Amino acid sequence: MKSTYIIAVGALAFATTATSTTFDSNLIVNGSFEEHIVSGSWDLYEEIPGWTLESGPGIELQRGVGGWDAHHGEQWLELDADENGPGGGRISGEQGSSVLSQHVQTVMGQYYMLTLSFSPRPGVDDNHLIVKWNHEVIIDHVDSGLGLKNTSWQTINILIQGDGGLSKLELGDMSVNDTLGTFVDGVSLVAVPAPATLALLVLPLAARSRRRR
Ligand SMILES: [Ca+2]
Ligand SMILES: [Ca+2]
Ligand SMILES: [Ca+2]
Repeated sequence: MKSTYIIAVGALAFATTATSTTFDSNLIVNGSFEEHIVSGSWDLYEEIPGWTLESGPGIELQRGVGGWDAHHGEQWLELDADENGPGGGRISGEQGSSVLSQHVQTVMGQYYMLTLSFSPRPGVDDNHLIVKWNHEVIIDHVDSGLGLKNTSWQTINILIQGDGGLSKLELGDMSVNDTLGTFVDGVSLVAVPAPATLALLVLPLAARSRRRR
């Protein structure tokens, strides 16, 4: 069955509501990437609570890299990760683009708001986030971090209708595969009422999420 997606980027009345109620009712485990706790400013993991590495060299969590701010808590994810971890240095042709997944049980016909925050990496032009729900691309978002001195978090909301099965959420990087780019934080999935009025609050369409290029 085809699911329903409604996408909105930016500040919305509903986004504020969703975020403020999120962390009790959030169906996503470790959506803020606060576990594992990073001992330095960043580290590379084979697995972290809630998330599975689908492809790429590892799961890179950052904590205060560059003096930059998380969207929520202290840590965030860089989807173009690193091949050899802290202390490994830079190797020629090093690649980091990774894909993470998490499975979530949904209720048939129930609506859910998927919310996540994306930031380009400051100083890096090429940042490209791909989010899939049950293997279908629901977010394809590009932005440049050139000129940024800090993270610039953009909240993206998508309305999803449950199919009663175990659904798969995937977060992936499609930037140039060079260990830099595509930050994500604050991933939540929260059951919401049927969108009779909600649809009026949410901007239609996927095309709007592609801000550049
Ligand atoms: Ca966080
Ligand atoms: Ca490296
Ligand atoms: Ca990159």
